[in-house]
Parts: sequence; C-alpha cells; structure tokens
Amino acid sequence: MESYTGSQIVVLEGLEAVRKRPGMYIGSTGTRGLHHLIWEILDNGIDEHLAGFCSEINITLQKDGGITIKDNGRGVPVDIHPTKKIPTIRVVYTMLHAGGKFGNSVYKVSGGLHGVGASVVNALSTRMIVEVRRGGLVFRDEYKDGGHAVTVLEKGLIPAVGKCNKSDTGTKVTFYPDPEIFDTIEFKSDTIRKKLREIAYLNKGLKLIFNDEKHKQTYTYHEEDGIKSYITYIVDKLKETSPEVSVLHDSPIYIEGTSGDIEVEVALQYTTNYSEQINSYCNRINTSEGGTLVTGFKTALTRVMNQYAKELGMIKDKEKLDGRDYRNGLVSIISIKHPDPQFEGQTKTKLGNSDAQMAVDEVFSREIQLYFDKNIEVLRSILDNSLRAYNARKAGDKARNAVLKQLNDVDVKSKLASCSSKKAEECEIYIVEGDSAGGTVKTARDRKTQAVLPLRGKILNVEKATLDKILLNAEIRTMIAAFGCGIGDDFDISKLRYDKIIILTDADVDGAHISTLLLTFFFRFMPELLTEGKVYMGLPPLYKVDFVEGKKKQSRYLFNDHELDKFRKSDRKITGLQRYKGLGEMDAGQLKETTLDPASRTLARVSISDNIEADQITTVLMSSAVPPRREFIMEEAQYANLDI
Ligand code: 28F
Repeated sequence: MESYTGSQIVVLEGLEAVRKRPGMYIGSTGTRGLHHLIWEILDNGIDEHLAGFCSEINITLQKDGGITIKDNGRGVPVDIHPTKKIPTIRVVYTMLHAGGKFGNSVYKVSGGLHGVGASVVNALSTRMIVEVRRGGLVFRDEYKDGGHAVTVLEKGLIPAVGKCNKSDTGTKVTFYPDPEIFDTIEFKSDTIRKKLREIAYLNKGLKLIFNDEKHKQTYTYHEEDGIKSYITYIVDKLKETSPEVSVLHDSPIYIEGTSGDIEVEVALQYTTNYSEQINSYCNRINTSEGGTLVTGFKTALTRVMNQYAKELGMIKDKEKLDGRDYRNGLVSIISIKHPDPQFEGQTKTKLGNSDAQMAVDEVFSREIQLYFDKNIEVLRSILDNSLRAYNARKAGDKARNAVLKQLNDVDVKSKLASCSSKKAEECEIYIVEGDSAGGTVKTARDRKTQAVLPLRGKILNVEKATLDKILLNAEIRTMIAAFGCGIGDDFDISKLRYDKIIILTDADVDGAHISTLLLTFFFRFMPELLTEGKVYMGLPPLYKVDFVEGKKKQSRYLFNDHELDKFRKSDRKITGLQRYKGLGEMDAGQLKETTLDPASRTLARVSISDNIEADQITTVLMSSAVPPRREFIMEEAQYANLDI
C-alpha cells in the first residue's frame, strides 16, 4: 500500500483533474491533442535552446508506440526545489504550470494552448521515464498510470543510476500516451515532420533529428537562415503545386530590427500568384488569427508603397492603391519576440499587444525603405505588379457588382427554407447535400431558428475558376444571397444572417467531396467565416446500437468506429446494430435528436490552425496540378474512412 505525504496528495489531485478534463489542457483527445503531448515536451527543450544551453534535440517515434525526446541542454535540476521542498525534477513533471519561465530565456516559447507544462503529459501517459545527465551523473525518474512516481527517493533525492562525462549533460523524456484517454494513440510521422520543420525555421541554429523507428527513416531539420529559408521553402512548394507561378525577385527580402524590448523579423517574396499569404509568429507560436503584429506590417507596407508609387510618378498625387493591391502575390512571414504576449481570439492565436503593432510598423517601414533605396528595380517590378492587381480588381469589381446585382431574391427563395427569426445570433443555416436529406431536415428542424439550404449535387470547384465564372454557379449564388454578407473584397461579416453555418453531408466519399468543395469556397472567398469560427460540420451518427442492460432494452447512437470498438469492449449485450449510410436513412425524430437539436447534437467547429498548411493543402487538393494531389492522397489515404 503506497503512503502519500500531504504535498504528494495535492500533486496527484492536480494530475487527476487533468485526466478528468484533458480537453481543457491539450484542446482535444483526438489526434491533435495527442500530438500536443510532443509539442509540450519539445517546448521545454526549445526553451533550453533559447536560454543558450541546447543545440540539438532528438525525437524518436518508437516501434512500441512510445515517444522519446532528448536534448543536450543542462539537464533538469535534481536538487531540492527552494520553495516546494521536493526535487526540482518532481516539480517540473508532477506540478501543474510548474513550467514557468526558467533559465534566462526571456521569451518562453509557450503561450496560448501551449505552456500547460510537462506535468500534463505525465498525467495523460501510462508511463513516463525522465533521464537527466548533470554533473557527471545520470539520474532516472519514472512514473506510471498518469503521474504516480515509481522511483523511490533516497534521503528525499532522486537516486543516481550511473556516471557520465561531465560535459555530457541533458534531459531525455520517454512517454506512452494513455489509450484510455485518447481516441487514438497513433502518432502521425508527417505531422511530426511538419512541426519539426516549422520549429527549425523559427529557431535558426537549432538542430532537430527525427528518428521514425516505425518506418525506419531519419529526418534532420536544421535551418541556419531561419525564416528567410522558410519563405524559399513555401515558394518552392507553391511552384511545385502551381507550375505557372514565378517570382518577381530571385531571393527573399529579409528585414530584422528591434523596437524597445520587441525583436522584429520579416521575410517576404513576391510571386505572380493571385492570393496573398501572411504567416505570423510571436515567440514561435503561430498566431494564425493574426492580430497587432500583422496590422503593423500591413499599414507600414501600404504607406511605404503608396509613397514610392507617388514619388516615381506611377500614381497621381491624390490617388492611392489599396493595401490588398500591394499584397497581391505576396508570401511573407512575420516573427517577433515579445516579453509579455497577450494571446486572444477563438483559438488563442490572435496577438493583442498594441506595442507590437508599432514595433513592427517602425522596424519594417525603416528597413524596407533602406532595402528598396538600394534595389529600385525590385521596387519597380513590385509596384508594376500592384498596379496590374489594382486595375484587375477594378475590372473585377465591375463584373462582380454587375452579377451581384442580379442576385435577387428569386435565386434564394426557390431553394432556401428560411427561418422566421431575424436575430442572426440565434439563427443557423444547414447546408445539406441532396433533396431527400434536405426534406427530412426541413421536417425535423426548428423553423424559428434553423434554415435549410439543400444543394443539388456537387458545387463548382472554385480553386480552378475565376470570380466571374464562380458567380455564375447557381449553388454559389444562392449561398452568397442566403448568407447576406457579400463575397471577396465586399465581404462584411457583420451582415451575416446566421450565427452558425452547418455543413451536413453524408459520411461517405461523395459527402466528403462536397464538404471539401464548400470549405475551399469559404477559404478562398469568405475566409473570415472560418477564422471567426462560424463554420461547423454536423456530425450525424454512423451507428445505432440496440443492447440489453439490466433487464431493459435500450439503444444508443455511436458517431465513429472508435466509439463502436469501445462499446463492443463494454459488457453490454448487443441485440442490434444499424449503420447509417446517409442522412436519408434517418427519420425526422432521429435526425432532430442526433444532429439538429442543440441540446443533444454534436458539431465540429472548422478552424484554420496553420495558414501555410491550409493554403498548401487547398492548392494541392483542389488545383489543376495532379501529381502533388496523387502523392498527398496516397500519403493521407491511410487516415481516410472510405466507404467502398
Ligand atoms: C526533452 C525535453 O525538458 N529540457 C529541459 C531544462 C533545464 C532546466 C530546467 C528544464 C527551474 C525551476 C523550472 C537547468 N539548469 N527537454 C527538456 N531542460 N528545466 S526542462 O529547469 C527547471 C526550472 O523550475 C535548468 C538551470 N536552470 C534551468
């Protein structure tokens, strides 16, 4: 029988709280939450790098499903913590939020959803082993079942298990995620590789080595040029997926400087592509919702470029081009280091600090002018490109306005089953595939707050079409008219008639294709619907299971194969199992209870966590270049739930 001291009981209650509501600490218990475990431990190694003591981190995906992460830093201290009176290593791996700022790394990597500390990883693992090399000794500390210490302290200290060279120092953490907590404990190699690549670009000089023992592959990520080579990587990827795209200047423009205690770096390159891409990071956290650091960049760029355009006589005195004209074809990364970042927004990835806006504006406008004054020909080619974009936009406006004017009500009335309430904050619109499902949804819905828009089959793939062609597609026009907030440059989210846009398609290949087409349309022409968290996927059940528990016959809905597996393992006697091939197979009552009624339905909110990846995946999946798509599908197919 293990006996616990008072402080150990407090510790275990803390870790128990994490096991009860893991989503609070790592976002979800799905694959994203699972990979957060790796990012949490990695963050500590990166902080040790930022403190100047670690140059290399090794990550190993073991055949037995465990993950080992090892750095060559100072090694977590094993001495008694001055205030907690237990070994510091125990503070780091068993006390919540113990991570704190350590060493002299002013810019702790963690923030937002990160930064919950390594103790959360311990709480959500069946086993964790920490090995520290410090002062010529090797210390080993082991935990099991969500953070219960296995290693017995000797005189209150972690026992040394061996000797090593005094110069051989560092921390090695191995952990096994708990299958009882996570829907899946299958780590995805390319998810890890994408993250390590991003970390390497954002932490120039840090070497990351990924040993994928399962696939017998080793990958090394080491970028001395940081975000400048990140731009080259992104532009090369863009050229690969859209061969017609070229660059306006051969190498990326790199800006760096400080303003007060804020460090600013910007890397950018102009291309002949139409869309713009601004990726931003604060203390290495991807601020995918943007915020003040992006605003500062945009205002500075617009101001400087309008000034140059006037000086070079390319625009008349009073005339000004719009910021988006100067961002046409732009691929850029803004990375700042801030001593006290305030993260806001839906997913805590929008930077709120107003001093960051001024810092980026000041550093970028000063340094970009120094660059352009020495590279007039590059400036001219960018200004010419911006003028072409301006003229095309003006022409596009005319075409769009002409077509949007035709979007009169008849378009909408014929297809949309509207709801009676006009209060947007309480209304929802269901985009439903096919008329049969549409009929059942119309019957089952709450007419006051739930509108239904049935789509007849596939909508247009907007990735390959220009705006005027897109606006000729009936389904697209109906959606634009129904939402009420315009499209592209005229988009105004405050006019959106609904609080939620819910995509409801069958859980089959066709349904998945329709939702991908819809998401592509939203991502390319109404991106704020996604960044403001307005778009959801309705999740109808996949199964209905009838079973006997006690004496009573009961039934329950299951939403994925993982739930069915878990149900099968429970000791209830299954008397019937029905698999729903599509929405049309459910009657109105079932559909209401499982998918429409806010009190009992499950919705998945669609969010963009990584702009670079979202842009690349949309281009790969939906653009004309076939080879990259086939490669992507081959790589990802193992994760798709096909119904063939
Ligand atoms: C595999 C992941 O976790 N590396 C880490 C250190 C180094 C120190 C430290 C960590 C002090 C009081 C918190 C060493 N010497 N890699 C890692 N390397 N934690 S985690 O200190 C812990 C803090 O509580 C360290 C001097 N100062 C700090």
